[in-house]
Amino acid sequence: MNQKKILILGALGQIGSPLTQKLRQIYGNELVIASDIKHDKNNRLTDGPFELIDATNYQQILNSIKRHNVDTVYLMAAMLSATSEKHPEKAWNLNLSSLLNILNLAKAGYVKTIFWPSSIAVFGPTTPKENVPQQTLMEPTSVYGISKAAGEDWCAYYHNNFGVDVRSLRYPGIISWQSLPGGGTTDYAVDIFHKAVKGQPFSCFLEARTKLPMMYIDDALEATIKIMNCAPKKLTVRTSYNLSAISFTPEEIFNSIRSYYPLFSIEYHPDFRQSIADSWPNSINDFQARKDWGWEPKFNLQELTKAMIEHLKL
Ligand code: AKB
Repeated sequence: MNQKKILILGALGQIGSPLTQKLRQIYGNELVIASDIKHDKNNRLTDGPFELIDATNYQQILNSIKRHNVDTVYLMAAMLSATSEKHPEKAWNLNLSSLLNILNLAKAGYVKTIFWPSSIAVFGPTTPKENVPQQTLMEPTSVYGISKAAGEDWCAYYHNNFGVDVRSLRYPGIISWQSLPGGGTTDYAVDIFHKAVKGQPFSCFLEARTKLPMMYIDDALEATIKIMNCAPKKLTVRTSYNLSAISFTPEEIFNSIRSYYPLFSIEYHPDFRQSIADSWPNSINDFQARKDWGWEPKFNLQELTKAMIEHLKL
């Protein structure tokens, strides 16, 4: 009865939804509380408890933590890069006040361990383009990147000053079939699969040769669970770990999909998201994550393409 539970904030999001399912497989449905600011209209997470929680509302989170005896929180609620450019203050407020809520709850002793996702968006035009090291120049130019870079510093601050056990990964673009992304610059690499399996042409909002770091959802979930299960003393990075799997361009993913759908076609119509993508690196060096907690990705572009098409065709 007294078992400690996990709370996921933003459980209906692109990563929150498969993460909830994965954690429920591992720890049992009843021990993983899903929550989001909106109702689970499509009944995606009905196999366990679900609550309406606004991640910017400290009291709502605290009530849920007390009600369910929660000791671990995954804060997956965020506004992504493209939407953040349209609503800068809203993005700052959601991305930072939700994080400060959780950090303060941990500082006050209500939460033991926190997972908070950062992003490759913390990097900017002055960061090296290739093989970005863990520690490097970080001068993000997007609103989202600024919020994530500040969030990383808050994580390290709460860890260093108050002993808060907060763990974080700099996710690249995540490719998933379970739920659609919303408002990101890497979203094209998910949308392209939906168009291909429906037999429709694809209009890409990035240029053909824009190379970005990407990762299949299974690898992202594996990394998240691995870092959360790691002994705290092994974690040498308390801002956020670089995390890498593959890098590809729209042209390369299109060609990979075309080996399944030879008639699939693409047109390139770059929009405001092109300059966000241009400010991000092409590839990431994740040596520290490999060294500290044994990170190793499994999916390359061919395997990711096969997995996405198999799942979406069902
Ligand atoms: C986005 O495109 O905004 C996100 C990210 C790279 O963090 N997918």
